[in-house]
Amino acid sequence: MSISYAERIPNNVNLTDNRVLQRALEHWQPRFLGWWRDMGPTDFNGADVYLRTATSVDAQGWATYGSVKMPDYRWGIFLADRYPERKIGFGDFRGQPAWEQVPGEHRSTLRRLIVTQGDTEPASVEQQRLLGHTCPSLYDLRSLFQVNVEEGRHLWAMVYLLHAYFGRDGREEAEALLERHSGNRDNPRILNTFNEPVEDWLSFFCFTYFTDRDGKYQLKCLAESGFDPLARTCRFMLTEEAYHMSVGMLGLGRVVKRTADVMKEIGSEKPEAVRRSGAIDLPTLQRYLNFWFTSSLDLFGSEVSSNAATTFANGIKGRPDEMTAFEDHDIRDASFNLDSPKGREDVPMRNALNEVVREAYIRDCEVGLRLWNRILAKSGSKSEIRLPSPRFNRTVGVWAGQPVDPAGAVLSAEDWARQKQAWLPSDTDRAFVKSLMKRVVDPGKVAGWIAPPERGIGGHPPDYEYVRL
Ligand code: BYC
Ligand code: FE
Ligand code: FE
Repeated sequence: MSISYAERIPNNVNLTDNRVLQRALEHWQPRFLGWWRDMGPTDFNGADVYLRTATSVDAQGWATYGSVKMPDYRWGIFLADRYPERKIGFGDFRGQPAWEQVPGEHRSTLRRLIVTQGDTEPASVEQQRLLGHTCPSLYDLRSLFQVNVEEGRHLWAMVYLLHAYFGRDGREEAEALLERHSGNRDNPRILNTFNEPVEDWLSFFCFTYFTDRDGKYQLKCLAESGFDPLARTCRFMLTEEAYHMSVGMLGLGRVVKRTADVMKEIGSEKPEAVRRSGAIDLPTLQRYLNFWFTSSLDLFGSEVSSNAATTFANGIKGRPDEMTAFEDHDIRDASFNLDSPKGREDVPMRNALNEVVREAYIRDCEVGLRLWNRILAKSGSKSEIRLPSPRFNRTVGVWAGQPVDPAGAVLSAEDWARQKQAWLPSDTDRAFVKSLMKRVVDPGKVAGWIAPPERGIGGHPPDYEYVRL
């Protein structure tokens, strides 16, 4: 399908053929830009940034690279190619043609899912809006802005669906996506993690590693949807998502590398000694991982969920890789053995799907841990970092509020209250990490708490001037 890149809103959805929709989006566009100016990385709107822009859905070359001022970024609407004669792949309507329009009976459910997905995208930009001031290098500053503009495009993707398929209430929801704000007391973002502050780069790397990865899994589920425009939109969003997670993976790897180098240099792993040398000690890193991992686990919803059962039954939300990773696409009679505070219990599989998705997510999270531990081992350290038990520090689901340590052992309420501090970032940890966050913007220079990147972007070397301030 051709891309009308010359239009005000680059797209491959034949926007010019639908004047009503085009006008609705052109009306929303200045509001989006107003939001970007107020709530985005405001102080960097004049900078020239070396950015990738999605310009097509061609697997061979879907993006172009070049220097852009962020407010001039061409946020476009791109849907992955249609599978001809696509059928609903799971649930009670399996085998029926996929929907090109929203079925009336599923309208409010689909709207809620699209709004929830859409809400996270601008939320993350808001959370990260001040990080540019403390970037550890120009390379990292560019990564931040790349992630930010693409989350902006993901917002466009959901707003397109709302405008195109949900009429007036869709347009109202699109407005509301710009009115809720991360951490706002009166009008916060919908999901908890997106109201947590991201005020230092260690949090940013944890967020892109753990929270963007929730995005990957939720998008994979929605990419299976019987509502074909949603499925195609999410399939294309996943191509951009891979980069966001790599920012987290490589960023945390460089933090570990620097810490490992410092520990070797000073011949000590003592937190105070590592801190005195300007690196992030492993226990602090572990506490940050504990926090962002468990907060992101909550994003999958309750282990036992009638919402999950209903959206699966109705062909609205599948499992990740539904069509390739599973044989049984009905699972009406299957059950799932769930770990709960009352012991193990069997629950109907359809009701346990949030947990099924969460388990796939956890396995995916392990990959980085293995890599980072290899960095530590290679430099001669005996220490390891690990993912805490999914029972630990939960605020959603059967383990919510349970006193459990990171190894998964149930404690007394007193023990939990007393030891919690040792497992989650304390005010002192946060103050220390913040004290390291000093802006470094000479091309090729990198802050002392993180190792330099091994490779550059787009064929450029790491010391390329990725951002001209
Ligand atoms: N915080 O049956 P339950 C991304 C609500 S990230 C607050 O347990 P369900 C990105 C829930 O909404 C991907 N509320 O769960 C990453 C429900 O409320 P209602 C975002 C929560 O419905 C980085 C009630 O509790 N996309 O893209 O099966 C940067 C009972 O829910 C939370 C999506 O999430 C929470 N943590 O599943 C940028 C996909 N958890 O409806 C972007 C769309 C649950 O009773 N969303 N609740 O009022 C969904 O599929 C589902 O809404 C959820 C929840 C998976 C979130
Ligand atoms: Fe996104
Ligand atoms: Fe993302």
